[in-house]
Amino acid sequence: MFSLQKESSAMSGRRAFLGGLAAMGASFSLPARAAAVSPVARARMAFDAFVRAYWVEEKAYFRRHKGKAKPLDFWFSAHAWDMLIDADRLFRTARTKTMVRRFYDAFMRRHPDWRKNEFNDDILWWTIACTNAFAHTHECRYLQQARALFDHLAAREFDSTLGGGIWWKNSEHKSKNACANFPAVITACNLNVLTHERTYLDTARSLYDWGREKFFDLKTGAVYDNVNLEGRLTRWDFTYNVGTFIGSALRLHRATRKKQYIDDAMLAGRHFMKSLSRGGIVKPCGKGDGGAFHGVGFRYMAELARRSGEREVRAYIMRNAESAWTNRRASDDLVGEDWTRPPREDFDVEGQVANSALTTIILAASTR
Ligand code: 7K2
Repeated sequence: MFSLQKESSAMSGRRAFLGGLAAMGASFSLPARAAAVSPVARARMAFDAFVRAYWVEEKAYFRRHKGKAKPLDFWFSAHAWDMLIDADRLFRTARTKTMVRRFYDAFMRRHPDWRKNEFNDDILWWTIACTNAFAHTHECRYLQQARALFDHLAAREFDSTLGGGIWWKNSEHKSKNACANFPAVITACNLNVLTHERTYLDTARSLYDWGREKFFDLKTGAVYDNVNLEGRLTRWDFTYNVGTFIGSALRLHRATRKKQYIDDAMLAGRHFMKSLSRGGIVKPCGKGDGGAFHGVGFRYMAELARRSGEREVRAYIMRNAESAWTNRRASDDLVGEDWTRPPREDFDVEGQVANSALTTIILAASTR
């Protein structure tokens, strides 16, 4: 599932060559496509390319595959909506504002009752996005939706089996996974800020303490994936879990001012920048589910850069956004799975994959 894309391309070779010359101080004129543009202009171009490739105007959704009708899957759509909210915050155009509203309306028509989704993580990606949408637009329906769904999960899916935490699926209780636990912490913290209700903060703290104990490697900063009914830990190590752990820690730090949370977030952030990266650029994580991981990871790395003031994290985000955009495909300006080389012309760049790079490019432009 997490296949690395190994194809090389003449284009990336040429860019690397030009970059090498530039580093040595050689003077030459760059081709127009490689000329320096501001991060915001770059984000605008990346956004336009994404819309050209995936947006279906009359249905108000993003496709999963360029040229095909199928919309992005449930949880990828939550991340695409988060990206739209970020795009609207950065560009402030009538078009992006309308897209934010229409995207949600269209998704609600296709999925009127999210409780029917068996994955608690999928529901939580949407509750996070709803709290972000409310903070951005002040439209109450988004906050109502986030609350109703979170309260529904809190009543059924959080329990003391294995000591605490939330079940991954609501259709069967067989494992508790980082990808549901930390998004639940993030949602609860956001709801606490938006409603001032204390119980959300209490819930967030107990989920965090449990998840930290189960998944967080205090030596390396890794955030492992899940624990099954027998208590056996699966040590997969993905950017999205490290990301939501960081987002959780930063929110609890804001609420409590306890230093431990910032230390946790930085340890996880360093792990992201070192072990999950190669040469300072995040390692590819394939298509399918893996294709959405980096968008989530970078969303919370961008928060870490803002909140901690660490130059190293900021530089890492800028470098990754730059590398992704430099390695876009010439024909359609899409970024693929590997941010160090352009995708081949015949390669199906899935919507959630392109969205991860786009999200990073937008957040890099918003992080200055
Ligand atoms: O095992 C879980 C998770 O812990 C793990 O990190 C990922 C790895 O796989 C699943 S979560 C993926 C599901 C999310 N909800 C929608 C489903 O279609 C998807 O399989 O990929």
